Amino acid sequence: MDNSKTFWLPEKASTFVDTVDPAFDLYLWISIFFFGLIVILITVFTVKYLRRRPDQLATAQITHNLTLELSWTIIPLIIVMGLFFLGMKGYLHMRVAPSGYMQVNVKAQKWSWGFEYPSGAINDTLVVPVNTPVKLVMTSRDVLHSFYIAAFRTKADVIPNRYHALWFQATRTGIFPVQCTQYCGTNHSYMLTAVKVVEQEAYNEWLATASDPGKGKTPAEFGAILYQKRGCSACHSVDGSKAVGPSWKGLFGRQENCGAGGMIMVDEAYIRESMMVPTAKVVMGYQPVMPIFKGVLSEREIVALIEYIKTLK
Ligand code: HEC
Ligand SMILES: [Cu+2]
Repeated sequence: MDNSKTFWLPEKASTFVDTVDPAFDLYLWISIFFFGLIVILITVFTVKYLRRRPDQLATAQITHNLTLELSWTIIPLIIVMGLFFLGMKGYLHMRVAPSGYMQVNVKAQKWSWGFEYPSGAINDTLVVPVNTPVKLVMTSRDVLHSFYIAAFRTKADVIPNRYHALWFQATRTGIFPVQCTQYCGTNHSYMLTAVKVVEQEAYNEWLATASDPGKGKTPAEFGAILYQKRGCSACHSVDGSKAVGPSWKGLFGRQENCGAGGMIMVDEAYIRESMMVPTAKVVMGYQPVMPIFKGVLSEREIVALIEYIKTLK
């Protein structure tokens, strides 16, 4: 099978492609056909029935044409019923995960995605084995988001105070983009991540290390891992460059101008507060867009992140 993207659709990487793509192509060609037909008829009729002389009769005496009316009712009805059954078949297949699936919990928040595995592993990208049904149980910590994997032809809304499920089975290995497709605020367009599809053995290996990332590491080393895994890297650099948030380089011990909050010396307590209640003191020149990590980061993780920040001189 040719898995590359076409002019209309992105690359193909899940079992849903077999139902979604033919339906898409059919809808597309039906639309093109009728568009063409209508444009041609409008042109022909405009020329043919143009009123050329003042005594030319109008057509008010024509009341109706039964054959024409029946055909423009029955033919479209047959077409849309056919499309309905085609769509229904694909939709039902997408709604119910087959038995033996693997579950991953998904948490959305402004503006990042978090993935939690039954083993306790957490990550900011979704890593899954190839040819295995995966069920995502998704919820949001703030507003409505939408989880979309174009290469898998699947998407579902992610709603606060509710769990919404989605499943898929990837058919080949690779890295496929994930987007949020529900406008969720200022940085909505940066709410990106990826699905990484790997072979089963590679997945097992990854899961073993991801389940206990702090094992045998110093707090600062663990903090460096969390900086990636907890998605801090999306907004904070460690090399001094300005991003959505201030760089962590030289942060510890720095004098920070927090506008109405006054000048602040960055110490452990301030860093901790920045994670738990980010809006308590907002650094001058930045938007208050930092996600709340209260209840997300464990005590061990908070300490590790602080120790890591201290090493960034
Ligand atoms: C969506 C973007 C975003 C993400 C993700 C994010 N932050 Fe922030 N962070 C900000 C912004 C913007 C500020 C500055 C405004 C403020 O003080 O709230 C900030 C400020 C901070 C500060 C204070 C910095 C200073 O210069 O005083 C710390 C510490 C911090 N973040 C830690 C973290 C940690 C730890 C994580 C990951 C667990 C994280 N942030 C994830 C956007 C983000
Ligand atoms: Cu979103």
